[in-house]
Amino acid sequence: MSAITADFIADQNRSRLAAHREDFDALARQLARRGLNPEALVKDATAFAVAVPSWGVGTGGTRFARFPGPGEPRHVFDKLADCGVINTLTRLTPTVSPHFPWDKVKDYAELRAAAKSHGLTFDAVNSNTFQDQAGQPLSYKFGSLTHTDKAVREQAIAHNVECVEIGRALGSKALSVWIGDGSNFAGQSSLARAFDRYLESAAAIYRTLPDDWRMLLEHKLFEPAFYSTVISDWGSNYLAAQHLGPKAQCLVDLGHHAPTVNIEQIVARLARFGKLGGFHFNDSKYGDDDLDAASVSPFRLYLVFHELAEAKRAIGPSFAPAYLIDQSHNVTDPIESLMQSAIEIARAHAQAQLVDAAALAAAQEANDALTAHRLLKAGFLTDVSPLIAEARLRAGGALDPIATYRASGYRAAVARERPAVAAGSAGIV
Ligand code: LRH
Ligand code: MN
Repeated sequence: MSAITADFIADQNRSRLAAHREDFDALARQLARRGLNPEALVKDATAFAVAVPSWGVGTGGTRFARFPGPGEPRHVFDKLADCGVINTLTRLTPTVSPHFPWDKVKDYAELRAAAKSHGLTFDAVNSNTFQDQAGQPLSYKFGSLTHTDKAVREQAIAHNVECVEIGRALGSKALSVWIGDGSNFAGQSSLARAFDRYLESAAAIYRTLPDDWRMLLEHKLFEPAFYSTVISDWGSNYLAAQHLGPKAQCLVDLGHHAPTVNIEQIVARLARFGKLGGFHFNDSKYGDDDLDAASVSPFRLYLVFHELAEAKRAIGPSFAPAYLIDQSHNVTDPIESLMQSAIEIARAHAQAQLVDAAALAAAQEANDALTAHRLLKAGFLTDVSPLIAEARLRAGGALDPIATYRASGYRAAVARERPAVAAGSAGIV
């Protein structure tokens, strides 16, 4: 394996430099002609970052099956090595979002040091009360933070409090809470009391948060519950975040809405009321498909980033939602999918910076619908590939991360080191 060093990347970039330079110069001329500042846009693209999920570097599955690939990560240290490769080549993903207990270790100082050795730090920590762990005293079959049995709720609260403690040891600043609590039959649970139990349990977790932490609440329309989900939509989520206090904000997983929902409007609403805590980026066509970001609806992702750009203009630098990827890679090399997804998310962000906001606002006020639509779409119709590539290049990354990754032989090398995992049991990870 050719270690993915700066020299190796420079070698791989060499044959692509002339074409890149030509494309970037042409784009820079076009952007300048449109009254934009290419250097400022490259600087902004260089500062853009999105976190990768530790659980995303292993092959994902569905409820039917999982087909592991070569070199599956055996533990969180392998996962960090793979996350390090993604950032080394894209320069877009300097933080990792861990999930507990999947990433549990004995020594978190050692884990933090391991991340550092790959140029990584830790982002939001994720709790897990949607599965029963071996030896767990009480089951989450009928819920966790909203279970009718106080002892089960306390077990779930204790797990979240432990995640905060682990997060503090790792240098994280946010707890991300998604629960699958809900029901499969009308009448099975009290919709009102279940929500009240959620508020009570979440408040107990909230009280343990350090002052500079956030609690990111994630809503989801359905699955694993198929009649009602306690935190099913942005409305329930907003009410909970409002009820808990200023450190509680809503996390928008793009796959957690019905296919026809206008997610960019939810983004605008939550941002307006200071409750947009962050995102789980992915894409979907039907349900919570957890497909690669922008692989189904790149225009939808662009519209989300347009609302983020509008919110940033309205609120200012304090507006800093957490950007995380949350995907399941069932048929691709997870490292390649995460690199491609980080690039597509950086693309949507860069395109959204191209909109002439003043002209758009004027057309909107004048009810000139088509001009407004065209002004908004102009960003999406601009191929910013050379601009985000230039940002990668200046940050020491690869002009073509996937080609460079394949040329490195990294996957084959880790496949030799890591025992093959048999295909088999269902489950997303
Ligand atoms: C639930 C979810 C949540 C994670 C899990 C891996 O669907 O989006 O964010 O904890 O996926
Ligand atoms: Mn998610």
